Amino acid sequence: MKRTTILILAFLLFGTTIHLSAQTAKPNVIFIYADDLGYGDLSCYGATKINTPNLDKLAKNGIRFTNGHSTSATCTPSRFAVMTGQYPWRQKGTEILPGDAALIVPTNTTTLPKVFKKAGYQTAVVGKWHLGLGKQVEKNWNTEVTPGPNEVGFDYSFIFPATADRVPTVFMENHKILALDQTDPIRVDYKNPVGNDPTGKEHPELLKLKSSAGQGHNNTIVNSIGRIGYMEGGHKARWTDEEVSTTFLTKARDFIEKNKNQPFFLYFTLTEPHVPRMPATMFKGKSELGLRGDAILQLDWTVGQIMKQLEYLKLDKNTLIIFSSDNGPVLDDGYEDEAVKKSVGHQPSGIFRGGKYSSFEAGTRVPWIMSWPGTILPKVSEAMVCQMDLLASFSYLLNVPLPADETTDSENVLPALLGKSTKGRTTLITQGGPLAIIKNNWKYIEPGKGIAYDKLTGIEMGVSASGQLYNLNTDPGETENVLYKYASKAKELATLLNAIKAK
Ligand code: NG6
Ligand code: CA
Repeated sequence: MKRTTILILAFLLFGTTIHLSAQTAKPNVIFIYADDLGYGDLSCYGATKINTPNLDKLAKNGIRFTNGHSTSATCTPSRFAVMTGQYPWRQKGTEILPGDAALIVPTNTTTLPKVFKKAGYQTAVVGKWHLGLGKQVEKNWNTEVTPGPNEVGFDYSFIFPATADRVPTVFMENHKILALDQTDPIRVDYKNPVGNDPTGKEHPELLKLKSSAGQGHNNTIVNSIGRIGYMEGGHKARWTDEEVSTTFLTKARDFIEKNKNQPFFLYFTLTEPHVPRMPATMFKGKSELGLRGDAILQLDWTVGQIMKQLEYLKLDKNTLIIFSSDNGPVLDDGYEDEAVKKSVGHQPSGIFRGGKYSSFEAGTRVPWIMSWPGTILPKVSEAMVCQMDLLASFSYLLNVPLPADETTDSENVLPALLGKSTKGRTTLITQGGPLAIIKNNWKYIEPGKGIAYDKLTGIEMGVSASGQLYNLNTDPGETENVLYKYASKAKELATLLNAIKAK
């Protein structure tokens, strides 16, 4: 039977508190998570050198957030926070993971997909995982690899294990590597070379994308691209980079089609525009910005394909789409793909300073669009929201209380997410290298060790030995460190940061 698409929102407590009433249809939720997409990379966020019509349409008909954040300026910690609702730096080992890492999400705590499951949803992750697999580093990739996404709340998973530039360069459907030939077993090693496949280091003449000097990416060659890590066997299972995105799209669409008559949660984690940028042939050369821009066009097209499918299935009005990115942008992240040269006139970080890896704003301030036609009214919102808050917000919307004995950093910002309030969080800790705390548009970055500018990636890291204070109201570009001018404000924020850390 076709399920009802009529949604009644119960407004309790002066209209600011929103629950779904028990009898109403639950919206499908699709969280589309880009990889390394910057605040300034979309035309709806001010980009002029690239045109992203599908995401612009989503933003025009929904809420475009100008103060939306990942918790961290790299992938693994940001994704850990999305899953667990916890600041990643509370748990050891949540930094960028190698491709053979063990699962870092505990299997016995509440996660975002588990909240949906408890509310009766079918749940799936399709795309990049990068939260580890199995119980330990040493594992047999040729049998079922577990625990993984299915053990932390996803009924269905179709993933690649880590990043597009790390081995194993294979897809995994639920617990198994796709298209694996048992007579050509896979072995993965991040310390020592395994197998007889050429490496980028020894055979640069075999590469279609050369690795950038000093940035590695020169171990096992797959699809004429050098990777991080060594891999042996599994030749039939190895992906072709040009097909990765359309493969994910196909699996996402299959999941939507299959679940069109019941509520579903799809965590659709795209790989664009992370390196290696090697989009499908139909996108190559289509942007003015080289392969990185072409990858962004592919990302935008992919989102458009999902929007079209929802309309076709008449699910568009009953589907909430969240679009965001796991961290800020980087141009040279390991391959000579001309991103730097071809990005003249394009500002991937928008008006913000820094980028991926950085404690400055562009590390975590990312595009964030919410769309739920008919329920969410179009607007631009300045509310400060963090991806870690999806857990508490959806647990509230779906009336699935979080266990009282579990501590959480996730805050219910649902009224802001649905455009019913202009207030999001009051305080947020972001993680580049050093942690930073933002409150009332004051931002304090704790003192840190390390380089202020990374020559390899061309990114200002936001690191200073003495700590920094910025007034984001008057100086969103973090140009003037006012630590000494407003010493008591800096002290107040440093104390608060320490108190939250100690919680
Ligand atoms: C870095 C890689 C970079 C990228 C990143 C992970 C080097 C020199 N750089 O260590 O290419 O893979 O890790 O990106 O190895 S993330 O978006 O998954 O966090
Ligand atoms: Ca990333």
